[in-house]
Amino acid sequence: MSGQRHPQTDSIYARPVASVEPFAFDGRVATVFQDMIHRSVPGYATMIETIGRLAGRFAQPGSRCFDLGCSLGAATLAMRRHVHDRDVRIVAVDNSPAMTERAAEHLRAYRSPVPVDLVCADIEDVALRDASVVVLNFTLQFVPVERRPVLLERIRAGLRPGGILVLSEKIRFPDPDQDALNIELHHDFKRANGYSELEISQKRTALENVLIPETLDTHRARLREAGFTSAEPWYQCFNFMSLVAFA
Ligand code: GEK
Repeated sequence: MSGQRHPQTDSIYARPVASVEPFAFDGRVATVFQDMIHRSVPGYATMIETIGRLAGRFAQPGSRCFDLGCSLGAATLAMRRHVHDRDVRIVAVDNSPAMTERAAEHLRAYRSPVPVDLVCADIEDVALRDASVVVLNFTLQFVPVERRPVLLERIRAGLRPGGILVLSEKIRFPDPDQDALNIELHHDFKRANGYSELEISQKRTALENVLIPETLDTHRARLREAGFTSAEPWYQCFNFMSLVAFA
């Protein structure tokens, strides 16, 4: 199939099911992903646009930009718009064939002189070198916690001096009352975007043990351990944040 398909409305969890299966990035999710992520992640469009601008500032001539867990390629497309004036290659990686198949259509739909290598693979297996910008936009949260340090160390080792990692994550808060409040505020955001109580609760069940959020302090400590010199959030809304870490 050629060209870009129209985004479809996410109604995956609209009907009650006897037992909710663990969330997976399969064909059903890929089909509605654009709608799902915009209605579920506060500030998603701002984060995508800002990733493009950050790439515009930090992408070094002759280097690579990595979009790890690229889904349909939104961050790749944003970076591609901002780095067209230099000799940069973008490497977009996702281990879901349904996602990379659709990402290929999205990338083909726009012309650009910037080459993109779209790779269907596990981000833990991808060679990371000569990088100036690495993006983990809501992907690390799906990597088993015990394997996160090694991945971040590999990213740090693959970054040139002056390079950055953009890390966006759903987070939790050490204070249980703050945590509960921010979860509720996020659910209000989803309600306002047309999700029913049933959809919110079945999605939450599906993501349990699949998406493991950590505190901002845990992320910062791990980034320091991995050798990043500083890491500061540039965005936060409820339990969603995005930070920039300097190599
Ligand atoms: C965006 N960044 O639109 N290796 C490769 N891909 C993975 C792995 C892994 N180990 N684990 C998960 N994924 C995107 C949004 S979505 C976030 C990212 C969300 C992929 C998975 O297949 C999915 O496409 C993506 O990471 C996470 O800016 O849905 O909350």
